[in-house]
Amino acid sequence: MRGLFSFFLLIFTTLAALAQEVEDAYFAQHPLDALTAEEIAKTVELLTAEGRVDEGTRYANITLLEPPKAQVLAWSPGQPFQRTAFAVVRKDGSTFEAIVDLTDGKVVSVAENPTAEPMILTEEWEKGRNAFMADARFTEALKKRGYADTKNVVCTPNSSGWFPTENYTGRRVLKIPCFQTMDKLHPTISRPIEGLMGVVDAETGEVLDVFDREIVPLPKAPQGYGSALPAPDPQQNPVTFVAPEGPNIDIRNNLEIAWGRWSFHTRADKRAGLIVSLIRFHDGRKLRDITYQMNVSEMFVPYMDPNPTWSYRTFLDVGEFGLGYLMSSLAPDIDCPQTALFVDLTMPTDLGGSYDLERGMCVFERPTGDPAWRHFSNRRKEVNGKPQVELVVRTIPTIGNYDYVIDYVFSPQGNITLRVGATGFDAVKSVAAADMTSPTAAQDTAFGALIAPYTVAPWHDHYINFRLDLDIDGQNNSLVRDSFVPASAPGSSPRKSMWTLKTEPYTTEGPATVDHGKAGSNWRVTNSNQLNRLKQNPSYWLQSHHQAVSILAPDDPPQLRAGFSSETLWVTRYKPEELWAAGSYPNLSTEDLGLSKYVGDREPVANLDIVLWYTMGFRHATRPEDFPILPTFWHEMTLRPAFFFDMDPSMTFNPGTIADDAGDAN
Ligand SMILES: [Cu+2]
Repeated sequence: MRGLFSFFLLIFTTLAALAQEVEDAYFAQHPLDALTAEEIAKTVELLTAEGRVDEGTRYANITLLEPPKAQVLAWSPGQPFQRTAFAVVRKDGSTFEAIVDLTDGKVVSVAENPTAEPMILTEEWEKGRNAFMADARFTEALKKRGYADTKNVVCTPNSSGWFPTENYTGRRVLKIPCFQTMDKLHPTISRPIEGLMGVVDAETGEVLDVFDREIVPLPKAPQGYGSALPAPDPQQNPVTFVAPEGPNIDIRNNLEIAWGRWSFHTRADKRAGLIVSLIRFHDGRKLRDITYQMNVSEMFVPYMDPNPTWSYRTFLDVGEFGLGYLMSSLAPDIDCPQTALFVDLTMPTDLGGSYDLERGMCVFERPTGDPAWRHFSNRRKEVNGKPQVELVVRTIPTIGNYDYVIDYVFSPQGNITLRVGATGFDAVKSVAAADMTSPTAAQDTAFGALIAPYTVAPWHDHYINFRLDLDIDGQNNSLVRDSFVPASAPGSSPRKSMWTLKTEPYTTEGPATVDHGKAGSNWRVTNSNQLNRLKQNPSYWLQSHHQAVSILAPDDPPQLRAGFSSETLWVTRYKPEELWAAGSYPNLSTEDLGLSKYVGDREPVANLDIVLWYTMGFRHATRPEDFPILPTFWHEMTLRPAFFFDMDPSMTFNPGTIADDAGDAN
């Protein structure tokens, strides 16, 4: 009977898990909570009441202006806290930054920023596209390519990049490629109409240029992930996660999360996507600070194709569109396991309102199928060990053709792993070559690989910069590098050689340049004011696995704007206004307004509150296996404790197993 009861309980809890959504918060409960829908509305009300905005005003962002770090750290639940909104406002062709005190209900300041081009607005995207599609030159170009009308044509504006040789400076430029639409099994992106591009001022709706160049017949082969594929294999037995007694995750409706010994706060931001703050670990005696805040600060994706309808594709997606704006609803069983907790996220609109992105984030525990640790005792003939379980916090922005699975993973061993999985579609161009024996093949594949007949995916890079405000046991930290150095063995030794570890500090702001070389090295953030029980300084290593850096020429215009990508790691002194690796306004920027400016005064960084800027970088050499869809391509970096704990903190970790339940039932 008991076994049967357990079985029904399992069914019941599995069904219940399907509907596990975290309720919305109606008011802020923590100084770092995202603005609620009511607070966004109040921001616009207060600006309207003072005559600073009107119906024609558009809002590139309305977001939380964080209280000073000292106030946040001094705050404890139950105490009052300040709420302030920061809005980037576009009015009559000018950009204003507004600060609104929501606690006292007053506008603090509205200041024009004459050089700022804010993020691309939804309305601009639509206006730009419509203007281009209504242009006679567009209709003419389509006709030349065999389209009588636009019924089966869709155009999707891109950010423009900036090039001094163009005459578009000062315009809200978008560049627009077009595609032949297909049925739902054949995604739009797979049928590009080559040689055609619109250039528009999306604010005024003016078509600045129409590029009508080469005519490439559309690929003849079927494309996409549907009918052209072989029949699926026989269905396999399900393999899935279960949490028969419910999750071990404590998540409050303002998105404070606790799991095992970990606790942290999350919020969604239109620009950064998810921001994870106040990451702490309870070591059995006290709650230890590890990170004040971490989030993606910029993403740089330059393509390598020199054709003018491609060469501008040098995207800075975070500053141009916003990762939060592009976050997609997560699908149970595909994006996150059924056992996940799903959270709706509130986002501001261009019009000064807000909307709820349903299931924008998921939080789940994952048995990795690996031992957390194990040892086989030959004497006892048994394995001693534990299964590994970790916590995953996930969002998935979809940026045009790409979907980026962005995970923050927390382990009982005290590790935090940042993971980015790129999936979706390679951006492709239509070419004449059916295969590599075609006469045009060599030319068609000079800057990309043929990934399907008549289809080239141009090569490109992905540089994802994380702003990491680590605070290891407090704010005053230092960055050092631990290098493995070959050493001679002492004369008395039968050995000739050894290796030793050499530690060197970084003393001023700048790129944390290091040649990891053959021997290798690791960066370490350390607190020289604290000691573990062995009297060592508590630290975290940055163990980076994907650290390609840009090899574009330093004077290439896109590289000038995305200077952060030339180094894997930068260190700056903490400043609350320094938040974005390519600067506050990278859309249409004409120079690097981010890290190279932030480090310009070379302030000291030893034993001070410092911020690390880590770029996860990978070059994407494309291949047929990226087609018809790119299988999730994972990249990661792990923050791993060193001298932080007195011993492995997962010794106390005590995961339940289904076998425990089965034991009960018998
Ligand atoms: Cu790629």
